[in-house]
Amino acid sequence: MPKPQSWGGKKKWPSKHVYLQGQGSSNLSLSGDSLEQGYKCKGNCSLRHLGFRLHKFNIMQPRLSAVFFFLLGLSFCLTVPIPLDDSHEFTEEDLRFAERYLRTHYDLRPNPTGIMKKSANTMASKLREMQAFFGLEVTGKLDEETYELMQKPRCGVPDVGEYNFFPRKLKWSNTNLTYRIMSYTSDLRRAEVERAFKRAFKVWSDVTPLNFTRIRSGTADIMISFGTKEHGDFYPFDGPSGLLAHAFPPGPDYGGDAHFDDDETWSDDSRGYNLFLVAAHEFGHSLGLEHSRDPGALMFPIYTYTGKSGFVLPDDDVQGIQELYGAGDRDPNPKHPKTPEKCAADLSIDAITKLRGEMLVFKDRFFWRLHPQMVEAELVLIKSFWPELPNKIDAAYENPIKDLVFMFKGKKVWAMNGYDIVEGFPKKIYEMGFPKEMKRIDAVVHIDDTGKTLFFTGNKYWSYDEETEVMDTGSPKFIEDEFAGIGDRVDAVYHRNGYLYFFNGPLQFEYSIWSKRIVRILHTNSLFWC
Ligand SMILES: [Ca+2]
Ligand SMILES: [Ca+2]
Ligand SMILES: [Ca+2]
Ligand SMILES: [Zn+2]
Ligand SMILES: [Zn+2]
Repeated sequence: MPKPQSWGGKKKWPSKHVYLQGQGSSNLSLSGDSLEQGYKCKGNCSLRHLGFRLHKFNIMQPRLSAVFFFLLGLSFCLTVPIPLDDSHEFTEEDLRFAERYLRTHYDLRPNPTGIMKKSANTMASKLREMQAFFGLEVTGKLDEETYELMQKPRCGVPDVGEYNFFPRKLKWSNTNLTYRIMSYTSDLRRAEVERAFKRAFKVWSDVTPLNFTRIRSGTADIMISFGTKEHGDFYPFDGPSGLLAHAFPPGPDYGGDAHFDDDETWSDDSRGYNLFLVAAHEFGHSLGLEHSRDPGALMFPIYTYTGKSGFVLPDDDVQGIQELYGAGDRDPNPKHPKTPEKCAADLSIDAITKLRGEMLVFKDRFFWRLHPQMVEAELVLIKSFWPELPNKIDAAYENPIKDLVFMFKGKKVWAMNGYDIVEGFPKKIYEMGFPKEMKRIDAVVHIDDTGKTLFFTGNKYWSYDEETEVMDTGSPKFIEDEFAGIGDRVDAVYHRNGYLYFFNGPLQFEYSIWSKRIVRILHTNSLFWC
């Protein structure tokens, strides 16, 4: 199956996301060796390490379960290389990095019996597991998209659940829990650190019967600390970026404790990593939650800055925590955002645009990336690509000549070149020639053949000439006069092969530009082959 086009030519993810590439320090200091060893030694080389490792085995203590096993398997050798997608070249360092990632987060364990065939299967099956977790195309091979995802900054807790001798649902039996801040980061003032943790606990106490009390001495249920590299629990951090923090599931001793990597820059805004957001995620683990596959969930393993104020716990996390503890008495903000379902019968969309060969379909805080050769659409948060863009945009279009995508919300327009906002934006839409009192644009489409861009607002539309950058004379016109039958409002619109597709609630109208009429009426969700 052809590989989806990369978004920005050479540029992959926004710089914020590129973290681990080429990083010498690893989550496991020995893993580099083990891989090299793996290529050399075949057969029983792993067995000699077995005795060494068994004495560390202590099932009584709560662990970052999979990481624990990964430590167990630390010096086992990798006998079979990672299955690769042929169309991409990876350096040995990339492969080591990918292997480490699968060990840390997917419980990849080199096979102690040294049976080569099995390890190959394991590597492929772990890649499949990861691809399925993140909604990527499941190939069992390391491809560029999978590798890019591995490079995003994330939580150190594995994505796979624990093993049979760990109880499946770990939770606290008591609803009054204590926490203690054992150490601070120098990135923030102490009061800011305390405020971030307090707010992060409130995220969970608002939706459950749990209460959190801070103590300043003695042993708390949840002991919080900042540390770097090896910091006393055999799950070392990795220097700047990569792993940000981890926390242990409920239990005695280490149970519930949360550790933050102080090689990160912690902030109370968008710089570095936002301590409140990471803490709220980690405390989810402290309370017994595992990672969620829902890209909108707080418990999604990858970090995305979601804005300075007004954090509301997404519905997926509320469901998860209430399954463990039930609901509380009063939820001060009962509107918990749900992640849209692409196949919902009543699916409506906010905006749609092409971007370098892909189709982006916007809905609430998200967009789906649809590649022509891929059936599965990938759902991502708008802010994970463009942290500065607002959520829930009104309209978007691509100008392929300028290689720019324009996004609209209210009276503002942003021009994006791949991941970057073009200098001078956002601008006001009246600078494009719209009347000052115009409040918003409902939908917009660019027609390559004519070089015109059509803006829809209310029951009118405007025609804009991209070459001269002026509105065509005669604008605006009534939608009904030119596009009869599509209704008097447009949610979103795109152009393909001489047809315009107008979205209105759960319906889309396929309109032939040539014959000037509607030729088909489809469901909005047919975009996703539902
Ligand atoms: Ca504890
Ligand atoms: Ca780190
Ligand atoms: Ca719209
Ligand atoms: Zn996590
Ligand atoms: Zn730790």
